[in-house]
Amino acid sequence: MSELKNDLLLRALMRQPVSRTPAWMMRQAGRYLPEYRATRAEAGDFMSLCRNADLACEVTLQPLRRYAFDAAILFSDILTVPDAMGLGLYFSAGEGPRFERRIERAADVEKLPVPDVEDTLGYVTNAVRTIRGALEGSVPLIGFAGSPWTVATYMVEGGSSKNYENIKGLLYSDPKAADALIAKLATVTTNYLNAQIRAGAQAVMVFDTWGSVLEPEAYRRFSLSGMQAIVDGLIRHHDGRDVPVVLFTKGAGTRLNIMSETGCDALGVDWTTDLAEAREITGDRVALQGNMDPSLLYASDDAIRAGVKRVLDSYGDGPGHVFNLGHGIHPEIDPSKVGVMVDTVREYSPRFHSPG
Ligand code: 1CP
Repeated sequence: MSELKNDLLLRALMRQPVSRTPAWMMRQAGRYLPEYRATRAEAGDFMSLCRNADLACEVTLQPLRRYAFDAAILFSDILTVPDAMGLGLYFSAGEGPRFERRIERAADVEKLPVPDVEDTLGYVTNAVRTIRGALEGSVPLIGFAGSPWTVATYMVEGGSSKNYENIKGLLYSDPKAADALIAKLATVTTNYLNAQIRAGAQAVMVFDTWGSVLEPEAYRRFSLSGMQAIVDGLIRHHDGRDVPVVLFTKGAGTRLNIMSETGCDALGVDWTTDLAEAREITGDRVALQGNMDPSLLYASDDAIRAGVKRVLDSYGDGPGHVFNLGHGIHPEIDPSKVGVMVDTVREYSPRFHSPG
């Protein structure tokens, strides 16, 4: 594999010195870009886009042609895992993800297979290899998966949810069945992320979008435990480099403390927690990634510049920060606003780092 020309992201995630703060953006490939919408239309539907390595590679690269991002993220989805476990994922127009079959009770969990990852998700590792080839070492490639808890919410609800009535019903009435589901998902997800790493993913991120809907005890048992099992089972060194692992529970707040004790390298932080406070809570054990409010991109260019500076100021001096939004970009954002954000990170961030 060709040498990595820009390793700022990997260095920052390992809390090593950098000359400026690296930046990338959650959902950087997506519907706010007209070229993404065109490629998705060419593919026909979302899953066909994910299954076609050349088209998945094309949409991964699209944001990098427009903006000076310091990383690419694999184009795929967290719900490919339950699809590989036989639930039948589909996307109906305007409705978000749906499953043909859902998990209702302990017997369904028992019947769920632990599939061979290369057999069922080989299209993802193919996409990883294709993207790595096309990047030619320009920036690192981030692989990802959903946390067992977040993926379980979709499997038990059958799609997106407002109140999580089915999954919460299951975990309060039959917690052992919920434990078994989380454990099975942790096994498959660990295998899946390790397959991405072997195929060429240079850092991995676990998205726990819905962890914060749980009360503290349940968060430890059903969300954190699954992420802990993944951290424990991941390949941490590959192809001569460390492979950093990032955990992201949206709305984690003070739970950043127990998350930082899992042995992960970095935590994603959303915009409801100040980075200075996050740094204090985590005792500088991990790098931090985030955390501009995505809605700031609706504002004027000057407001965006000020917002970027607030985020960089709040982290302050020293290595261990990766600039990002606090959650994914909204589909209606004007693409030029992203350029303002990224350029401001480039211009303003060197002052926080000592010259190499
Ligand atoms: O084209 C379309 O209409 C589909 C929209 C879309 C996109 C662009 C979906 C469906 N998934 C994706 C890609 C995607 N999903 C990426 C690509 C890489 C990138 O960031 O550029 C990633 C990392 C994800 C991860 C993902 N999918 C998460 C976790 C991160 C997060 O945003 O919280 C979740 C919860 C999903 C489920 C999902 N898939 C798609 C949608 C619309 C959703 C959310 C549904 C819901 O709100 O419940």
